[in-house]
Amino acid sequence: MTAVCKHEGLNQWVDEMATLCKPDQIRWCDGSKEEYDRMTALMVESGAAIPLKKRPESFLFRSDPTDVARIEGRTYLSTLSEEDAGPTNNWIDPTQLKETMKGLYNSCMRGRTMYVIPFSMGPIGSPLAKIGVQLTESPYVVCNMHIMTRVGDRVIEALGDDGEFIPCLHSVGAPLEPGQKDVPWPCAPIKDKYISHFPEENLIWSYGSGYGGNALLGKKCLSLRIASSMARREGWLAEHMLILRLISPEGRKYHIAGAFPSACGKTNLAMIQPTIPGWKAETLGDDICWMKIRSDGRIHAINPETGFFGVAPGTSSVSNPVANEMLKEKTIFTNCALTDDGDVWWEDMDGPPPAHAIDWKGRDWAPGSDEPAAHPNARFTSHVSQCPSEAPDWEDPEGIPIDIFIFGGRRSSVIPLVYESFNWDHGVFMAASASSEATAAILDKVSPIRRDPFAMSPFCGYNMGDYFQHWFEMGDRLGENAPRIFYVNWFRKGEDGRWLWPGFGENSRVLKWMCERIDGKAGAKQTPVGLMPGEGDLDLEGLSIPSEDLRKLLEVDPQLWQGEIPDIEEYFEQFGSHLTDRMRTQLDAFKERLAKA
Ligand code: OXD
Ligand code: MN
Repeated sequence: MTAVCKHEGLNQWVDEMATLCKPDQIRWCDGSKEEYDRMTALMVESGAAIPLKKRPESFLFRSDPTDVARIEGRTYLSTLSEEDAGPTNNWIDPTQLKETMKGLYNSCMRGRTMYVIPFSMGPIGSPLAKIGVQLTESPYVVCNMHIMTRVGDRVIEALGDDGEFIPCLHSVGAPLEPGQKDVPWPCAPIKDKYISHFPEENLIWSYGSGYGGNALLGKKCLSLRIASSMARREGWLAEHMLILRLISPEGRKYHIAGAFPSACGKTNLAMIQPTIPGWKAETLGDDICWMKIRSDGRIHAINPETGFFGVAPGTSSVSNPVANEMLKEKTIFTNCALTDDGDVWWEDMDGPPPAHAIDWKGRDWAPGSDEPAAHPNARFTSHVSQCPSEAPDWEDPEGIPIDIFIFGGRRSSVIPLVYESFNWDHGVFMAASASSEATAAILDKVSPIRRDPFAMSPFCGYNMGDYFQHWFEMGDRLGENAPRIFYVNWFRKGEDGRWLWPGFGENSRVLKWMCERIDGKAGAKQTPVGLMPGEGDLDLEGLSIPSEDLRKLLEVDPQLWQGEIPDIEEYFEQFGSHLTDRMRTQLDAFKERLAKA
């Protein structure tokens, strides 16, 4: 039963947007299981969803081939002054952008139903939570929002008659003429796609795409771009981070928040199964972390989401046994391959490939085919409650106090396996100069290595130079209570192209070192880049890793690092007067340490 909304501001906005988009009808989502089932049944009937015989209550969707990932080139941060968006964001003047988009939105939902999705990012009532309302004509988006956020009547109730909400207008941009047959994945051509943010008004307008971060507006748009901008104004942090709890054999709990660019194994790390006897891990989140300094002086984190929208290819019982289990039922799959016996398949899944499958474009596929069967950015959407390693208190409205921040990226050379910052400011510098190799999660970025500070480059809702300053200031406020900062690179390769580190569950050895550093139990040696495990500091018991590989993994080659400096300098220079002197001091100190090494 849909609650009657008594919020005049919300009702008025819905009316105005409906007048613009002209849907045939409007439905308010109540968030119930019946609603979810009704929507999936509707999509099965229309041919948009394929029920999977092998996985109960699971469905496969195939997107339009042009709508497969986030499109950074069509993502905008529209502030009154271009300078406030900064050089890492695409900018269009808000009046001009709204004019263009209103033209596109005009009648864009003809022939379709507009769904009103009230949703909460974070436990309803938590001091860290925020409410959004998404309008969309995509039933696929409704179902994904059900999994990824808290949807429905309870949100309307929490809003009352004047609560604050973030309006999120979304359309796939494909109206239906009377009698026109629908396609399985309606969307607009790339040139008409706009994923727009107006942080000064806390407003999101997305047009033309039905895929992931472009369309599930609670995720990257609200929880990162808009929230990071709110967080700066209000003195908190909205970050592209997983949240993980490690538990030592003695039962001591350590809370880790880790920022990695897309496709660097963030979901795998969030669901890690430690290989060190006695150590356990619990998952709190795999993508987004909101943090506030609470009355105990520590920074507390919540995962604003309720689900995982993870990359399917590469997920196996080796890379992520927890996800493997989680995906056995009640999951939405997008752009995976379909096997003849009614299951999904993707590259690097367990076991041999099927002899025949239907690929993500709906064509016959067989091993040896030129193209992969699943799109490299094929996804699964599963609810947290299905995750075997889910932390029992994942919905704690107070959040959990963070002990450790980890930053990282995917680099086959130069960057060692792990190092710790000398202090907060140095840690901010490490995170700000982070870099990674290209990924399939983004449609239009092809440069082999990109600077991705804090893994926030595509998600920072204001000038990134000011963002660095915000982090420095958070450190000042946290003082002694500041989490320790580490940098990791699981992806270093030998000259023969082999991965030097086994990764996955074995990453727990690196995490254990971090935990022991906090407790003053593990040693470290000083290097120009930071503090690194010395001989015997990493627990490698039971792991057979050639000592030469280990030496390379922990090698700091000052000359190779010198090669990074011009790129870091050039990157920082683009922020001009928005780059704080504190960052310049860190860069100079780093150069000096390298010169002396
Ligand atoms: C994601 C991304 O989908 O970062 O999480 O691209
Ligand atoms: Mn992400």
